[in-house]
Amino acid sequence: MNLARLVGVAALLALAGCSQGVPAAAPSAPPPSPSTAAATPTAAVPAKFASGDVRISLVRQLSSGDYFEQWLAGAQAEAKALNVKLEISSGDGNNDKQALNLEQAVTAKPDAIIVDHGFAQTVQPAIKKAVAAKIPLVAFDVDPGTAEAVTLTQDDHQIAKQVLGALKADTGGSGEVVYVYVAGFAPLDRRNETWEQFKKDNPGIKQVAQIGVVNGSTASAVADQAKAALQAHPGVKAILAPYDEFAKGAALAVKELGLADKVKIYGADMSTADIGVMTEPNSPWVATSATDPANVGRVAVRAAALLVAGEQVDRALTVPPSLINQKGLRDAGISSVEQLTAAFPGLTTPDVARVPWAAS
Ligand code: SR1
Repeated sequence: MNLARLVGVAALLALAGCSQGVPAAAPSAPPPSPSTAAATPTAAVPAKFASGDVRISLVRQLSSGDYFEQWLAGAQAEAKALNVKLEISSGDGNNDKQALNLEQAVTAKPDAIIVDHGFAQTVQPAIKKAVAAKIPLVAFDVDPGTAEAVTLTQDDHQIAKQVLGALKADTGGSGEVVYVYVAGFAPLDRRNETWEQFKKDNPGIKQVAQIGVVNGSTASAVADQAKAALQAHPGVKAILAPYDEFAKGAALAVKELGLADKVKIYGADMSTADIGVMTEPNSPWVATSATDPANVGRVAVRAAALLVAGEQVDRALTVPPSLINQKGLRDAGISSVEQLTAAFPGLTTPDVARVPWAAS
């Protein structure tokens, strides 16, 4: 890394807790963890993994969009590293299709199942059958309805808390806000709990409109809704859009209406495309709280592999997010997720569901 880049990375880390250069209430990026050092295996590879006979079924609710594509790439990379066959299905946003895929996965008797998102009422009946069939199960961002499953989340309360800290610092704790939310998605519901509490604690912040849609073209649908909301409420200072497809749609609306100097966006998640949107000239998207989705996908597969091997796994796994702001990204010259994870070692979590027979 050259000197200019090193200085840039230092600037990013220094500004990680700020938005627009103003100290935010949210904590800065987690300090580099000693656990990020590469670890050597401490156990022999279990025979079933060595022979390539392990099958893990990944049953997804959604698969389009940056977040879900990166997550899958991480899951596939970890499966390859562990010599696991990953059998992937997606409901493509259709909950009945996901439920059917899950029923079929249970019938196919894989060594473990990962359920990635989903609505509790549509996936829990088949999860019950998986538990009855003694198929180990990891539930990411969905309530499995059973203590038998391992749950994996990204600390969604912290995600909301971090960006709301930035929003509060930038607005001085008062002003009109448009909120983007769709109920029923567990991570969005948890972020919403934090927003509801935040509004009670900060009466100067007024939610003037709630918009939101999750479908195959979330960003453009949210852009249309955000435009209408901004035109109906010309006093709006901020949009809280805690999912990157929401934030991209909100950014499009603000730019098209020529309001980038007036309306700022507080998002969640991070991808190379998101970094491009956040750092482009006059971008209204000033802060996001994110994990590395590829790392989360890796953790899900590691947790499932540990269950297959009969290893101990915490019942509730959490991957912590980091607050990332526009100024920090620009100052550090960060233009990709690879550069971001190099600057924020805390975005990689090898100790969460560490596999003792694998190098990390
Ligand atoms: C529709 S739910 C979208 C969220 O799921 C993951 O938790 C991502 O963080 C994304 O924001």
